[in-house]
Amino acid sequence: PRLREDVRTGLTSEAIKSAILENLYYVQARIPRIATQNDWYMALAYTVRDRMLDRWVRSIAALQRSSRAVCYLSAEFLPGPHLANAMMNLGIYEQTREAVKQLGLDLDVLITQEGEPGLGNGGLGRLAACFLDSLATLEVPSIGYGIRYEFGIFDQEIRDGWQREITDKWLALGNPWEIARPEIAYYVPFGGHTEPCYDEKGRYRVRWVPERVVKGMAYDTPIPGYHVENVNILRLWKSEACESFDFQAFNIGDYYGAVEEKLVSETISKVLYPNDEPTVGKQLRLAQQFFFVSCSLQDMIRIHGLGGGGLPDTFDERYAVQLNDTHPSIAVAELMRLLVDEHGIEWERAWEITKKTFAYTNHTLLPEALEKWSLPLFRKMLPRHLEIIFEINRRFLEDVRLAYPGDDERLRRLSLIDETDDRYVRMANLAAVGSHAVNGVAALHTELLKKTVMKDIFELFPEKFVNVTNGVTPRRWMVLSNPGISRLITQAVGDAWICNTQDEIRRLEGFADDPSFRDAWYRVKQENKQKLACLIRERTGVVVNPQSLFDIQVKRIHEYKRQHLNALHIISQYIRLKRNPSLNVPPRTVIFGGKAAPGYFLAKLIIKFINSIAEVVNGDPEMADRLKVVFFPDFNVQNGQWIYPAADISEQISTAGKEASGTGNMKFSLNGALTIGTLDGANVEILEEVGSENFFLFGLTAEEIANLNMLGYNPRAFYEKNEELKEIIELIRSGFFSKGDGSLFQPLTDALLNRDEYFLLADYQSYIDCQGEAGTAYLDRDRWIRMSILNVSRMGRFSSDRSIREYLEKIWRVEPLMVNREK
Ligand code: 26R
Repeated sequence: PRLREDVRTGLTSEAIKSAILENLYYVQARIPRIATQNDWYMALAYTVRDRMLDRWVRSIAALQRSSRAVCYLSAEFLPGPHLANAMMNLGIYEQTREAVKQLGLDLDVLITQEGEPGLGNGGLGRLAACFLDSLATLEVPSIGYGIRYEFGIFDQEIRDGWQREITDKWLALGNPWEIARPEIAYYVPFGGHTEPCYDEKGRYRVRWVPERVVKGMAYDTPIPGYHVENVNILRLWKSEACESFDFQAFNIGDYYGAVEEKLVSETISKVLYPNDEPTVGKQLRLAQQFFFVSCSLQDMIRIHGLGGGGLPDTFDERYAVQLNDTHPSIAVAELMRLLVDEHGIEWERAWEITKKTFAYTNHTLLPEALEKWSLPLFRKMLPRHLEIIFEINRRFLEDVRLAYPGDDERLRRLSLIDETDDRYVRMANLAAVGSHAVNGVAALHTELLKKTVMKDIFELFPEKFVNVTNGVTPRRWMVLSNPGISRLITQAVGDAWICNTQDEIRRLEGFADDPSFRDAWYRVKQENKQKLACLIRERTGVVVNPQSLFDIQVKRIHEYKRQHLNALHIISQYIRLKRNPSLNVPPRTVIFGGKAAPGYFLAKLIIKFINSIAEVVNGDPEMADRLKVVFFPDFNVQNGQWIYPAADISEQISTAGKEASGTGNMKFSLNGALTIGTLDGANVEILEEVGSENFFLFGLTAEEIANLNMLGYNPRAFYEKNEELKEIIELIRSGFFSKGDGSLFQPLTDALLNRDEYFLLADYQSYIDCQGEAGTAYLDRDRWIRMSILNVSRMGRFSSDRSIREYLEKIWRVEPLMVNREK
């Protein structure tokens, strides 16, 4: 028994080594001589997983004993590769490296075997993953609930400068990080109709007679905290056909019919929608949302009732449920349905429970991204929920009428039903009305929410509105991805900064003036750039100079994020260097990465535009070692871990008022890059922390943009009076970057000259000038390194641990629970 325990739990390199061999044999059925890299990866992954399980089992027990747990409901999670993160959090990285080495293998190669779970689009999904990391590390009993998409976000390939989407088959080689729980499964009804009935006490009730029932099955992934015993759960639902319902009762003998039913049911969790804009009328998306929300709420009720303890009418005392954007906001109606229809609780009481349970986070101000569902579609799929929403709305509008007698316009704007032309359910209104708290994700964003898209709701419920500025986990985004800089920081201030980032990392400030520390800092950055240069060569064939300034913009491609403004700057640099080869500017490598939504034509054209500029610039011998342009394909969590640590300049150049927060801005700055950016999202707070002398600020403010918009913005006026800008646009229109084809980029130049919805031309000169200042600053290496150190030392506020503490205090009112002290 002693030996067995060792093989499952032992933390020495010897124990880990035997465990890998044992798992290779007993899990993969392989001997070393014929094992593939993937066999070894699997054996290693199971070895690491084994070491989490004992902690996990104890953490689940602690969760069941806890007084209140956090449930984070999110349609997206982007956790990134698990293996290295788990080794780090368990504190077994070095022993494992040694064990693997003794087996004649390279740990870094095995780590790269893992494909990442791309179960999200970008910011929102990655934020959810950072929050799970912080919740686990802060030992908060919590569960992340979402969808186990069979196909995550597509892989991106670049062919002839254009994006191509490849299906993400992340489960093809098996997933050692999940545990299937076929016994944790729920039925989720869809469609059909409702009818009146009476319960056993003779009270009037509504019965929903669905047309179809789908089964949701739980798959659990352990989320280990950093250097603590606590391991939380990410519980993702997979949809399946529900045999009892169709196979037997309805389709006996109808084999093909039953198989078809199975196919339809399995479709629900088949694929992640790769859009960050609403896909109007996609009923499968509404089905996905309801599916995972219903499974999750049923699961919470089951856990609450375990051992006969919790009654459903104490649900809110047991759970704080966070709605990550409106995607899970159908939860408001579903909890009402479960409490009223299924558990016989009175409406008024159920409504109190519901409001106390939920809180809603908004992640976007773009009006076109606010979710709404047409009434016919909604009624067809969720007839009972529509009735419930009507009833919530009836009572709500009654209160509104009392608060604002005679103000019909306001009533119309506040209604959960949009009746402007067609009729829609407004999911943001539903989420806000059914929650006790509504939060934005950066100070500016929360203020703008109150003033614009949620103005009426704010005026009605000012007490609900709070800000919680986003953060990122320093474990994955510093310790794991940038061991060089992390080692330096630890040598300087000790390792407490990893968990107590805000208080501890400040102490680095004193080292900004220490020449030998600066020197070491510079060398680490150079090593990181060298590594990225190798990867760029491998993935794109482009050779870049690690001595050059690495100017990087990585994020989803979107007009409001203005990758094309960055592209205009490249063209300006190109023209200036052609004209004046002795221009005193540092050599620069401009690197882009990011996926475009498959149906977003202009975003895809921006990718082609960047690649076309790259072809001209990189192919011009006069530019060798002065200017390079790279589009790094398939930007994802893994690639981000290589890219952020290698940046000198971080591009955060969205139109002010459009980027809710941004989190890439934090990852860059925490890794020693300096930001060039607008006063948008969390940039505002980053600037405040690092100081304006350590931040390259440009562009109009959100207020100035709003004013310009009101007065009537004319982009052509900016074009006409700026000779260089004119020259650039004309060069593009001449076909200079498109092998003489003057029409290729016309949709782009037309958009700029005629509408310029995102104010590129208005911000152009300010951006170019600011880039000039950044370049000049970079020429003074000592000054630059100092600024870089100061950036890192002042960025502690942007740890997601701080965000989570704020959620705990302001919204969830949950106490952390120390698993290791409960042994
Ligand atoms: C309606 C639906 C299709 C949809 C709309 C918008 C799906 C996804 C989105 C993307 C949004 C919600 C998103 O990812 N927002 C980002 O959230 C980050 C985390 O808060 C912010 O940092 C970032 O600024 C914001 O764009």
